[in-house]
Amino acid sequence: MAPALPVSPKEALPSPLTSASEPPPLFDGTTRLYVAYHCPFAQRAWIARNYKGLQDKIKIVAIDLADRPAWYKEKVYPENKVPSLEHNNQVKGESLDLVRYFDSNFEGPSLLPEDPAKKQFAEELLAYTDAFNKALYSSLLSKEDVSEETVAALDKIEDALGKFNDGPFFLGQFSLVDIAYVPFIERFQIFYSNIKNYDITKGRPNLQKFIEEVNKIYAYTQTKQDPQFILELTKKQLGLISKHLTIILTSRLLKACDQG
Ligand SMILES: N[C@@H](CCC(=O)N[C@@H](CS)C(=O)NCC(=O)O)C(=O)O
Repeated sequence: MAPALPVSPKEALPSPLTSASEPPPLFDGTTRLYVAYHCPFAQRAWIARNYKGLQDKIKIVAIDLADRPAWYKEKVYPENKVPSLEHNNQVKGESLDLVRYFDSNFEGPSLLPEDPAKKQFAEELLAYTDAFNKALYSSLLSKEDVSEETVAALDKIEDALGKFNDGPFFLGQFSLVDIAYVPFIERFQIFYSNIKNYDITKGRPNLQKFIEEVNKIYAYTQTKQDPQFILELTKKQLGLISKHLTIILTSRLLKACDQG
């Protein structure tokens, strides 16, 4: 029988702050990571914080994005997005920058291997994350079958996962590249199976193994949200985007008809 995995209790997390909430005592020397629990970008920073064992050093502050407190934009982060980090009297944002910032400025296991070939591959994969997400969201927004562009993006990830064979992760061992991708892979698996009836792992054994293994990493599993909630929220958002696109396209068409 396989040995039981070590189980740690789930961290008690604070309720999200709303427009009715007072701000925390800002710039009092506490390091705060502002997140929304369902946000995949915030999830990246949250996983990195957990993986490095910084639970006692970096306090999670959750924001209700649908009912955002005005002070968040005014006093904390003018971009008004999550994640952001309050540290040493400064506030920084951008999820991938924060993951790197944690790695360079805090103790805990390193998120990047020393091997230069792995470091170089990490940069290539980090530069590709936005394009990957775009390729995957595009089929979800369309009524057509899963596009060639989407399949190619998934195949690219499958190949990338096979590059180093000293572990199931992008650089072999768990790293910041896995942190960059996993919140999105988690969501795409849910969305594609429910909305497109498409199993993203079918014929992709490396991706299948990656998902299996990453689900043994406690720093990540702590951050997972109810799949049904994520699905419903995203369906609503996709509906709004496609409604918006339809309005733009219709008004362009009408203008073209007018001119013609
Ligand atoms: N590029 C940013 C994206 C962050 C982002 O878009 N977060 C969303 C939530 S998932 C947000 O705060 N949206 C609020 C808004 O745009 O008003 C990052 O990587 O941190």
